[in-house]
Amino acid sequence: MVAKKVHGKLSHDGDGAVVRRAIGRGDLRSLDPFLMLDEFSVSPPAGFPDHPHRGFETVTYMLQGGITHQDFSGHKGTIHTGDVQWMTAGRGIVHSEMPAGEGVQNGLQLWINLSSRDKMIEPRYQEIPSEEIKRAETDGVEVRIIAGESMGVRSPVYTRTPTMFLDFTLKPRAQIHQSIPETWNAFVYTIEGEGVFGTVNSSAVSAHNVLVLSLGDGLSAWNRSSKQLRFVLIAGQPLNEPVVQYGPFVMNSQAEIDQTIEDYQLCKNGFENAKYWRSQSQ
Ligand code: FJE
Ligand code: FE
Repeated sequence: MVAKKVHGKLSHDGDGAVVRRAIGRGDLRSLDPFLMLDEFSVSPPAGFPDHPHRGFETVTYMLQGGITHQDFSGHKGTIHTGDVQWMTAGRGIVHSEMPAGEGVQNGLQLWINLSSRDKMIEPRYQEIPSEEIKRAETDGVEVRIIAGESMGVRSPVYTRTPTMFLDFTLKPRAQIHQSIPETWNAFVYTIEGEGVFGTVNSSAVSAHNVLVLSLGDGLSAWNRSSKQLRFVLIAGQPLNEPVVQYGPFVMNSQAEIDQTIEDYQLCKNGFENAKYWRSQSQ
């Protein structure tokens, strides 16, 4: 069942970037363990210049185009259409995320909270090029398995906070049912086309909407339109911990946030490399 529908509201973030923020604002502040979902569209010179993260993971999934990332430890690369970067910020990363080419570069960025015992772990990257993302297909349905399992196929991505991230494409008249662990929070974000979600007689939902699912149901979806339907299904085990967020820092208490701001300003406890590092312009 669909418990709530939220339209991704257009706003500006980073440096001239346009984002549709569907989770992380207004009446959907967060959906434990998820802190934010943005559909971003950036074209040069806009982007997300040098900024820090601590206490959570960012997952960037490219829909169209490329994003070049550089971090303060020398980690660098470009992800293109269909590629995923799963970044565990842990105790600290400072990086830039900028469009890799001319024109609009479009994708999703999801922020997943880390449990108190994982917030200060060493940063880590998992990068999966599009051709290595596992997929499964049946009866007009294709699923790309970014995290978790669907149709008996499992992703190799290690999710510290247990997470399912599936990208479904349904041809006209196709339908699916996907089970979801009963206690996990789950939502759909519609990317393209029109779909019916939850119950077969509910009204069709167009692109750029978040549908929060009620607990324990799994997801049923139907494409009753004449065009293809594409959406992501994202689910995660709630942490049930206090969340104190200050922009790109997410901890369990105000004291830990104060400590984080000090660590960042004084370049210590994981932010050592921030002292002399600046990203290079492309
Ligand atoms: C950030 C402002 C920001 N959504 N989607 C403040 F812009 C950001 C930030 C992003 C971001 C980056 C990409 Cl590639 C895609 C995004 C926000 O980098 F983290 C804070 N705190
Ligand atoms: Fe970032």
